Amino acid sequence: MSTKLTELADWVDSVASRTRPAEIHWCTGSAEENASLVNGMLDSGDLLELNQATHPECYLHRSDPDDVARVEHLTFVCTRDRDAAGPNNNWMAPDEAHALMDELFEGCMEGRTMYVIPYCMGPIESPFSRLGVEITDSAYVVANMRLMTRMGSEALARIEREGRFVRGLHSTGELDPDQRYIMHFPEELSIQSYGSGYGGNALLGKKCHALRIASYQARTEGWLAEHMMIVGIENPQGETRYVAAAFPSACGKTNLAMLIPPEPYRSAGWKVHTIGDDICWLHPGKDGRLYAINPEAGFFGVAPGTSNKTNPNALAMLDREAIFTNVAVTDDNQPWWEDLDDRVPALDWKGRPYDPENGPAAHPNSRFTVSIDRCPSYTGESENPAGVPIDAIIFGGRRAALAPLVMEAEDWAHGTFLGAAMASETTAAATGKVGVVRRDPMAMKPFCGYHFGDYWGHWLDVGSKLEHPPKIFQVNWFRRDGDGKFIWPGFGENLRVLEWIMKRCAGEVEARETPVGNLPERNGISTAGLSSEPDLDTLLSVDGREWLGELDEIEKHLEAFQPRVPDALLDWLRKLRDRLSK
Ligand code: OXD
Ligand code: MN
Repeated sequence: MSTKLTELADWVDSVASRTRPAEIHWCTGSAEENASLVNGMLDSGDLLELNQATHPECYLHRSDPDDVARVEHLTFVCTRDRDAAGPNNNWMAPDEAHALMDELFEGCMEGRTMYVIPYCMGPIESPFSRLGVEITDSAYVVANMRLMTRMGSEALARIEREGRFVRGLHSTGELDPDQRYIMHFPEELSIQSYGSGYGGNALLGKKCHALRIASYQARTEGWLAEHMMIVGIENPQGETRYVAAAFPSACGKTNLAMLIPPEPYRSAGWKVHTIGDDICWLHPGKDGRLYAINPEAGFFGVAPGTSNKTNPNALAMLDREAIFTNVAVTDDNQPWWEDLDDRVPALDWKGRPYDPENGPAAHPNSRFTVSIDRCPSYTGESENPAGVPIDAIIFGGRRAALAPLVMEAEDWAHGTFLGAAMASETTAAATGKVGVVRRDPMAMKPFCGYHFGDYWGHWLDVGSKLEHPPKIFQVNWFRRDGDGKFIWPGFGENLRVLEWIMKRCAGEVEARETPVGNLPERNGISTAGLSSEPDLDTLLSVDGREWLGELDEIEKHLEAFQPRVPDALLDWLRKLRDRLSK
């Protein structure tokens, strides 16, 4: 196979003459192709077979121990104008970046196969979908891209029809952390990634294309590319409302996307329909509402913490046709990770006999890759080319104090302010320190392909043109009591909060106005059926003094993006401060 699209054929030729692969393989996405790639990886040791009786077609990949997470300090946005990338990105001049990468790619695929992966982000027939081609020398990347995107012949056919696609070039190189760069050239619609085989650095359709490049493209085209999950909540009357929610990495976004209603909700008829767990493209519709598609076709989820208690739907989809990266295994070769259950693993993520002295058995950022249609709560609406209409947008974070369980923004600009001010305690999804509070606007800190000031301006612009904008909410499942214990039970019980949000969207319930936003009345969150009564007074309290301190922090945070911070956000800062000072 090759292509009749000259631009694509020429680009593949030019990459091949620089990287000098032994072979070029155009990926079709077929089952036979996948089987042959998997067999090759089993032979080379890139994949290990897991217990095929309990986990048919499941494999384990152990990555290089120095290549286990996204590398934000080595990720660059290369725009001609430095200011366009903003202080939220590392920047390098495009010429300099190209020179650096050209040298790294020179001859790097000698003796290797170069795979050409045409892919479509979003349903093949959707006008909102965008196309890309990733060239890589990693069969593991191909196998993951097959689960994560619509990849192969159908995508190529659309690329040939439209002629426009994002060019992604990837090589694992020598996996040397000092020779590792993830470069984005938004003005050229291209990505170059060298020296890492890890998901977010190597599966270029995901963070690189669907967020960094897409956010840049979305700004020029009038839509939003967001780090959000998408879920449909069906009430007992059979009405489904869709929610898009942004949380920083590893804050339970995947669990929320496939939540199972707890009792008594389940018996009452509540249902949850999963559209996506990580990325959401939002387009204004002709009817004045905002429509969402999930550009991805699979999950690349964090394994540790996934259990029958936290996410039974995820467990149900992980016993077949899944790739596991850096998990541990039991003595009968089943995948295992911390908090899965009380079995003791036999081998840790590095393949050593498990010894608690060596730290966790599974790497804290170990992952599963699986196709979305294996999820029990999957809905065919994921394939709807028109997307699903969004009623509510939720911003969440991990805050031990201050942020209430749920709060509704007064309008779109206030919601944009809440998004811009989002903060969370860091987790293991990126390299760096864990447990530090950092501002992560719209959970896009590592993913926005341009200046945050301009991005907030774009948010305000999109919202101001919507006749029926979604309502915006902020949630915090992670508030702790004096003993450091979580106050709210979380997981499936979060549906209780979503119920209030849904009712607000339907105009069915009153809210309590506070100086910082609208909160549920004391009896607004149902606790029926909970084994113990959570301290809702604390969860729904607003401490004026603490909030004034928070506003000072927010002001400092916004300051870093001046002079591009939109006035509407500064107006909200002033307004909140005035109210709290009274
Ligand atoms: C992810 C992340 O992998 O946000 O989804 O880090
Ligand atoms: Mn993510």
